[in-house]
Formats: sequence, C-alpha cells, structure tokens
Amino acid sequence: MNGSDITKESIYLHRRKFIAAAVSLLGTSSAFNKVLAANTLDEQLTSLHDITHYNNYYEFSTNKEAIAILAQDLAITPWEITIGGEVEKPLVIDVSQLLNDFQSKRFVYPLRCVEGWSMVIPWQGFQLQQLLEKVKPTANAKYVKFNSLFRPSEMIGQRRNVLEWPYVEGLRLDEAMHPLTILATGLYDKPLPKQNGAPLRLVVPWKYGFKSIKAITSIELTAEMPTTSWMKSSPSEYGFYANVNPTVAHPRWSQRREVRIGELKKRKTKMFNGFENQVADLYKGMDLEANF
Ligand SMILES: Nc1nc2c(c(=O)[nH]1)N[C@H]1C(S)=C(S)[C@@H](COP(=O)(O)O)O[C@H]1N2
Ligand SMILES: [Mo]
Repeated sequence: MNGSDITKESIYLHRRKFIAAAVSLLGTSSAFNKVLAANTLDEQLTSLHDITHYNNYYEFSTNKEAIAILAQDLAITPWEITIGGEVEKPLVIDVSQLLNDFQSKRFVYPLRCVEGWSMVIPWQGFQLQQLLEKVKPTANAKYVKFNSLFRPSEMIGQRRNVLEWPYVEGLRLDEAMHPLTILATGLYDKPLPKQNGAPLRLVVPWKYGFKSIKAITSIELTAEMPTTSWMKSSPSEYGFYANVNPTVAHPRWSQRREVRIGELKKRKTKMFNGFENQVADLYKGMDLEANF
C-alpha cells in the first residue's frame, strides 16, 4: 500500500467514525448531547494537589488539610454496595465488579461548596442512571437515599457527633436519573483518592458539594423524601434540594460569589452552578427559595 492509499484510508475511516458518532448522537436524547458539552467544560482545572489536600469529609476531620493524611487509614477492599428498596432487581455487588460492569468516562465539573469556594475537577465515572436502570425502580420509587460508610475504628471523626452517622444524602428520582449525575470512581485519570471518597462517591454538579456523598455503601430507592444528615443537623440552613443559587442566601452568608481555589479574585456564582440549560426543567413551577 502506498502513502496516498494510507491517507485515503485514514480519511475514510475518520469519516466513517464521524458519521457513526453523528448518527449515535441523533439517536440519543438531547439531554445527552448537553452532557457531552458539559464534559468538555472550557475552564482551567484545579490542580491535583488542591483537589486532594483541601477537602470536606467530616468522618475524618473538620480540618480540610488534615483529611488527606487521616483518610489513608481507611481500608477500601473489599467494598460491598447494596442497592435495594423500591426496585425489582435488588443488587449486592463489590465495587470492583461495578467498575468492570460500567465503563468510566471523563466528566469535568465545577464543584461549588456551600461555604463559598469552588474547584474544577476532572472526574472519571459513569452515569448513576445506568446503575438505576439495571435494578429497575418500581412505580413507587420517588427518591434515592445514599448511605456512607460507618466505621469509627478507621474514621476517627465518627467518634464525635458533629453529624449524625452514617452520612446520608438523597435525590429525587428524576435528579438521580439526570445524565449529568454520576458515580465517580476516579479523578485526573487515577483511581479515586481516599480523601475524595474512594472507592465510590456521588457527584451532582448543579448542587452544593455536600450533596455529593463520599464512600457510598448503600443506595436505597424510596417512596418518601429521605432526611439527610445536614437536614437533621441544621434544617434551617441545609434543605433537601441544595441547588446552587446565587439569589438564595445561606442564613449566615451570601451565595452571590465564590472563591475558585487557586485564584484571588472572587467570581460570580452561576445559577445551578452553570448547568441552568440542562437542569432548570426539573424545577419548573417550584419555589426555589422555599425549596432551598
Ligand atoms: N461522606 C461524606 N461525603 C461528603 C462530605 C462529608 O463530610 N462526608 N462532605 C461534602 C462536602 S461539604 C463537600 S464540599 C464535598 C467535598 O468533596 P472533595 O473533598 O472531594 O472536594 O464532599 C461532600 N461529601
Ligand atoms: Mo461543602
């Protein structure tokens, strides 16, 4: 084969791939097209060092810089995950099997903590939707409840009642099924660091960071809205929805601005953390101030 044939063939193959990709996009929901756009978020990534040394993980400590050290004592193999409640096909699976079953992709998302700082994190993971489809939610399922690990022998922050343990979070089923909602298994092309919630954590990019629960051990589909750890600890400050919203202040501070870790000047916080086009429909007709 001569050089020009090779060129022709590679152009041909390229075209074939392009057409195949275009066809598969046409065949999927517009929501998924928007996810692709989100995946290529054109913002500078926060450094790996900052992502792994400035953490919130109360099971270990309320000191952000201490978590990178304290979390290394956590044993993460084996790690069983239970998925049950209002589902037709409950599942108990080791996380290593889960990683085999679902192919990981890259999702670059901003993470906005309710405290007023943010980072841009290149996650690896898969859509929660894929896992939920596998267990087949029943018609009664309206919410998804997530539990974190309770193991005070290794999670020394659990020896104090700073929160009710285990850490519990929840989503409405349609939020959980949204294509932007992922289970993260890695970041920066490496397995998920322990301080970031290894081996499996939720990431919901349009909500405040506390919804993105780390070290998940069980997922339960429910008919009733679950009460989360933060709702229990301070119901007037932390609601169930926790959508990023610059116009709804926290009772003790404004949410209009945020510090991107690594920068000096504050940025304006964006509605739904920049994902308004993709998620606003979920809350049509809802009072976002009352449902904070
Ligand atoms: N289990 C558990 N998950 C958690 C937390 C926690 O204390 N325990 N903190 C939350 C908060 S407040 C934030 S801002 C993010 C921080 O994630 P990161 O440390 O990976 O940046 O994790 C969230 N998930
Ligand atoms: Mo947070």
